[in-house]
Amino acid sequence: MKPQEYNIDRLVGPTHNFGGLSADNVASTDNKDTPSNPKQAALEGLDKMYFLHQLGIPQIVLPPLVRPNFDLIKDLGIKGSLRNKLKNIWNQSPHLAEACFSSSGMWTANAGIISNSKDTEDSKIHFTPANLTSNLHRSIEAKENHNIFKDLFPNKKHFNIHPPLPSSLLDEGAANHCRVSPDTESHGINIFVYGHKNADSVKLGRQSLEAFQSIARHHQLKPEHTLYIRQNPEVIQQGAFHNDVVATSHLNYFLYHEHSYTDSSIVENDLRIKFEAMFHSPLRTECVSEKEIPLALAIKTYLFNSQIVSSKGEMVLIAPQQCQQSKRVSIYINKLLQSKTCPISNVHYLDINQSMKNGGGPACLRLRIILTEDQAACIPEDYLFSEERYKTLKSFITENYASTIRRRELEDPDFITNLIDITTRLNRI
Ligand code: SUG
Repeated sequence: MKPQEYNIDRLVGPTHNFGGLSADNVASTDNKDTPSNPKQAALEGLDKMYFLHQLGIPQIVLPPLVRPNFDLIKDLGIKGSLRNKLKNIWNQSPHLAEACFSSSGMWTANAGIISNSKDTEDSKIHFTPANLTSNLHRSIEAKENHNIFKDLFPNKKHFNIHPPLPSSLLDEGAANHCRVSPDTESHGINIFVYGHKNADSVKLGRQSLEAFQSIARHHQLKPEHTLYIRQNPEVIQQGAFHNDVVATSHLNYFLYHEHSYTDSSIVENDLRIKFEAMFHSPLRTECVSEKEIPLALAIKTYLFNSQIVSSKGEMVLIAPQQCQQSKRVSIYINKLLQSKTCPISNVHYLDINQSMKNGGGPACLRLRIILTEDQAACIPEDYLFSEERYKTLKSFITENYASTIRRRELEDPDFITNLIDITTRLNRI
């Protein structure tokens, strides 16, 4: 069997809320302190997994991270019984309390960078968890992801799991990484999009060049298989806090906004030349102009955060409902699908509104990995998604998750103790 692309998604945790924690993320700041619906959020995420499963895309499902994060509470010097810790963190440092409670681990595109075994010198799959040090609430995921991925890929013959990078080398994982290749069997070209260099006096964006260069060394990526591209600072300032807000790719297709990069010709020149010289086959690209889709609309609808997947021999676009609701974007998508140069033949619009309200589209909710049959056989059964697991998880979430969370629920020790219990039970399903 040919190697297959798997999606790794994580269940949304029962503390899902709108903390307004990411200053550079328009949706997160706009929805700060509005009531959230964790049940709806978890079901939307689960239904997306099921939808992709039905399209024939194998899914790996990670349990939610336990929140509040007691390691962080301890690191902040908050002591005492569980009830006292919960009371004291809100009394003494409400903003930091928000960070301890965030369910941001749901966006697995930020969990780390995976290198394909065809691109590495030792023919192993390599993984480095992102340190996510731009934001406190996200940085606490790094240690947890490191442990989970060691458990998910225990076989050292096929997998090499590295620790996160030092905290001052800002790294946000696969949200700033694309890979193009002619098919799932071949090696590929890894495109690393960074916002700043470590020596820059103003460090724009959440990703440094040096973080990617270190990962490329750790992962033994062949230099001819890598390309580093600088994200356009203006695009970052307008709210494209990750590259996957303004570009996406799948196999030999690369879709991006005209303003995504400082050097706008880099895709059409450097990437195309590299690809076509390496594979003797065409790279299909689509540059979406500002005239066609203004950047602000792309950021609002998350057009570029759609997933592109291969299903039953066809490329399919999985777009957020917001793209359908925008006349301009939906007309553009229809036009794209009809164009002779676009390999995508169909579009499906999904409702993932709870994630969108925190700035996370379909592509943020998944981490991609291409696995051979031998590599896939190493994954513990517990992590694999199936129709049966879908039904079990759906009824558990429906029965146990709350439909509304506001600040007062997060401050209530009884309510939170119950949510911790729910997460612990979910981890056993
Ligand atoms: O890091 N939002 C996430 C969204 C991550 C989107 N991921 C990708 N683009 N791949 C972030 O900004 C908001 C949490 C809050 O405000 O409660 C948040 O963390």
